[in-house]
Amino acid sequence: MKHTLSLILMAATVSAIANPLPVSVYDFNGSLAPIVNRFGTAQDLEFRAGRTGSVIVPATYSTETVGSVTKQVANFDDVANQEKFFRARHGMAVNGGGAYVNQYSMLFDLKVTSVGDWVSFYNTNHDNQNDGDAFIRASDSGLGISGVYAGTFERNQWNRVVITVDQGANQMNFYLNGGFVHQVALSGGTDGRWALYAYDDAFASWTDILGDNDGDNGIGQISLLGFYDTVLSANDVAALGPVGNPVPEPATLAVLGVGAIAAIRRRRK
Ligand SMILES: [Ca+2]
Ligand SMILES: [Ca+2]
Ligand SMILES: [Ca+2]
Repeated sequence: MKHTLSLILMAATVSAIANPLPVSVYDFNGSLAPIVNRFGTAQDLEFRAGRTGSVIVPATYSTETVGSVTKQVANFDDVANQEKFFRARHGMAVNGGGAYVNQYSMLFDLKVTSVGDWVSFYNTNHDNQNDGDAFIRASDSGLGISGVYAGTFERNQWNRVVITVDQGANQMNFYLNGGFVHQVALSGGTDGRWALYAYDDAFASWTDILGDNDGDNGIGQISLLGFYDTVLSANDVAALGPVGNPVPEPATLAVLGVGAIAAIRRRRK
């Protein structure tokens, strides 16, 4: 009992000090390699073309000012039948009591230059052969899925979007530029439609970012993509700051010491 209490105290201390850490982060600064790879389980992104994603193509980059940062970003487009997306081997493990990643959050620093079209954030399907699983709506640039949309993703400017999913609880939360937009009720429960393949899944080990089966893609640029294996809270999202702001990296853990890191590892089980 004493042992358990000390672990709880250490875990509580860590929570109070540190924001949740991403499993992987990609910054598209001239490269598709992860800049954060917390457990060594993430891999480089692949830039793919075509609705089945059958062709890997070279990424192209532009220099943009994202918030207060000037850097390279990756371009994407929606040329018919050659729509582009990023296949992400994000490195996240099975969680939430199922066979897939049931609890996660994804961060996007994104600019969309096309107007009046749907823009998929991601497709959980292994070969991009069904509909995207969260969208910017064509008519009003609302954020959502399953006919439930809110907020306005302003096109032709950089925005930070965070999507959190608790598939077991059937909850998807949308945040835009640090603020909570709304919660959408999902379906299917544990291992349902929005659960992701884990990094070590024998069948597929990726998620297709910006992917959609039949052209519900936009034209634009992406500057940051982050994966968390937890459901970030509203406070966590606010603490990430505005678009372009770097996310906390695991290196910041060093100051907390070995005991705190051990406590975090135990909490993950
Ligand atoms: Ca579609
Ligand atoms: Ca899908
Ligand atoms: Ca389109």
